[in-house]
Amino acid sequence: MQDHETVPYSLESLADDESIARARSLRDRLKERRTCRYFSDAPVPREVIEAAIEAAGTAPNGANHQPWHFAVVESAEKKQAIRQAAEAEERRFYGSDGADPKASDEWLGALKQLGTDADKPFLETAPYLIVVFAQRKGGIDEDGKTQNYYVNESVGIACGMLIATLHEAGLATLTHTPSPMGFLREACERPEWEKPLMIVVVGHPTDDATVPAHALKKKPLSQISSWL
Ligand code: IYR
Repeated sequence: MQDHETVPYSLESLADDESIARARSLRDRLKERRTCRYFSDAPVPREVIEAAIEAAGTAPNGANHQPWHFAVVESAEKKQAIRQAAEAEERRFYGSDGADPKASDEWLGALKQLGTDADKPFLETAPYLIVVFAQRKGGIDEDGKTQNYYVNESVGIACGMLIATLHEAGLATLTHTPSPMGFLREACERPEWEKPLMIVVVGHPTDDATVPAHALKKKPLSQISSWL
């Protein structure tokens, strides 16, 4: 191994029973998470968003370049501008602009189970939109030049940790991916080497929020795992 500086690493050692109990307990909490499309305008403390972003920022990533940026949109004007641009893309996607839909029939068929359409009022109602950017370049110093590695993998893991932390804080989230998303770079004043990956909509669900029954169908362990 190359000569490099190290620091000690240790973890609290748990008895097997405790380890199993903790894993199951977090599993059960995460099982309650749902992707929510009905947000109230009830406020959320900024501190929760900050802590969740700090949690996301601990994600494993390529060469520790931490190739992510989280643009937190809270101003009503900015949210309105993002909603308008996102809905314009979605109308083209669903074909509700009168032209042929950009989405294939198969894709639109898969979405029938979710009941989604081009209307995205939650982009204005929810207190926060976290626009997640993947830094294709920049390194740890964000110089815009240094090569980054495993960017999509790194930012994807960070998003999972962000969403898990927000769920633990009692908040609802929606991962929203208008396509194409280029307009978000300009809206959030980010540099050209950053690629918008998704919007994580954050807030409280409305009192009458629902989720599609389809979302409750989870593949069992026997299907999603194999043991070799
Ligand atoms: N971006 C669109 C379409 C959409 C696509 C998938 I795959 C989803 O799981 C949900 C929606 C929209 O937000 O409506």
